[in-house]
Amino acid sequence: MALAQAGTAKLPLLAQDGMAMPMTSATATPPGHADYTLRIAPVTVELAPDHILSTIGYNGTSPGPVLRMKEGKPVTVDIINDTDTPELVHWHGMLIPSAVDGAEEEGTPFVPPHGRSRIQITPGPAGSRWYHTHAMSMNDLHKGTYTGQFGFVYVDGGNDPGRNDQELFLALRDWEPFFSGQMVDMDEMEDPTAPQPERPAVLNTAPSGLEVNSNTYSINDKALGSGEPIRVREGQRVLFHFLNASAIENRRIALAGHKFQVIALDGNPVPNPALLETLLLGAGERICAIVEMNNPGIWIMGAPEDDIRAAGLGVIVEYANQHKQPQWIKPASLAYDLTLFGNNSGAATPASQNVQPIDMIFEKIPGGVGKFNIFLVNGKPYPHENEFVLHQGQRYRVTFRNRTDDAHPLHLHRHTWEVVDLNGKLTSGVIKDTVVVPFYGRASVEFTANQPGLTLFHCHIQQHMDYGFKALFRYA
Ligand SMILES: [Cu+2]
Repeated sequence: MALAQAGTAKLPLLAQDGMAMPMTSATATPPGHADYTLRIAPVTVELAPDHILSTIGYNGTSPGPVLRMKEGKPVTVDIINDTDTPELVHWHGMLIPSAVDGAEEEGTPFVPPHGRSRIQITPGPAGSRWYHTHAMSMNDLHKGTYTGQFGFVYVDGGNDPGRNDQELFLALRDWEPFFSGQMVDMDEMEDPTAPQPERPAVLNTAPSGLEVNSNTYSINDKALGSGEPIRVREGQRVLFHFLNASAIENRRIALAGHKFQVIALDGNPVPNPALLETLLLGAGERICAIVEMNNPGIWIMGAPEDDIRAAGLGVIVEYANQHKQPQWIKPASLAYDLTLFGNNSGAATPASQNVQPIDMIFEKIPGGVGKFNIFLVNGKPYPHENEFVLHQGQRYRVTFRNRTDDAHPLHLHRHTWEVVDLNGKLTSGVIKDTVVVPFYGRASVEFTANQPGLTLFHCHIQQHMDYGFKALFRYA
């Protein structure tokens, strides 16, 4: 994967301070160079020598280049759309205006087919962010986040994210999606003993509709065993930036013989960098973790499920001067509890003064054989006109009530939130932009309304979002 960033020319000819609306045009090229250019166009991805696929990517690759930006330093980005489809580039995790955030619902203009757009953004907050298309897919599995339109943005805040000898950006991905009557997800791994505070007394037993599935996986653009190994030396501290860039599934990852010290969630440093064997990333989530390379050998890092790993989700980690076969060891524990990374794990969050509650209930209307499921928020379809109205400066506690049989990675654009309650476990100090609400589970987050403008909330599973799992927040 190309780690080089796009152009770094400092020519803000059009970058007047405060410029909010992007310049979108079918043909005209704006004068001067942008700091970064993203060209949306068909690409081929060689997962393995005998497995090459065609998709849409950025700058000739998928994932696109890792873009490194400085926190608070405005940059211009030219987005060039060499496809026949109107496109949007969303900057996931950034606190930027609706006009450039990259969501149609918020009023960001599309980059027209064979057109271009120049935007200015002020990157922030510091940490691991990412960019991806926000086009809808509906029933077309060659559109939206099913394509290869994704990449990391790392926003440098000037603070070393932990001393390290090597830094790697690894995106977990699935490819060649197809519709299936089988629920995919992590059902096999979900803990049946987990609390289910939102489980309805009477379940809707109507047959579920089609879900999206995959049998093809990679880390970045390579299936396990096909790319170069990650080469390490004993004693090194390696910083892994993980991203789950899947459009369809939450994923777990483990490194045989090693533990991850989690230092940041969704790019934001955590109060308590706990050690874990297995990480769980909801679609759209990021985890930054340090691994002490203290167990020489040749190891496999990958999905703990044998079938998913065998289908490509993994990479080999090779210590110098080792000549064994790559080894996999099933992790002793799949447990992942993000409240571990908070303050006073298990202790009550001091109740904020004057925090306003927002309740969100999520339900699935089963689609039945051959059709799609539909999702409702508070019993209603999108867009919930004037239901979620924020007052600037106000702090809100949003309670997510997941009355569906599936875990959903929920994301709020243009804001970050603090996780305060996950299925009854209280925590504080865990700042994220996405949170996985377990099946029949409940989570609460708090955020301060400090980013005026339309703000999209949605499940990060593309099909769920397309079929109703979204809401538009507005400011009074
Ligand atoms: Cu969902």
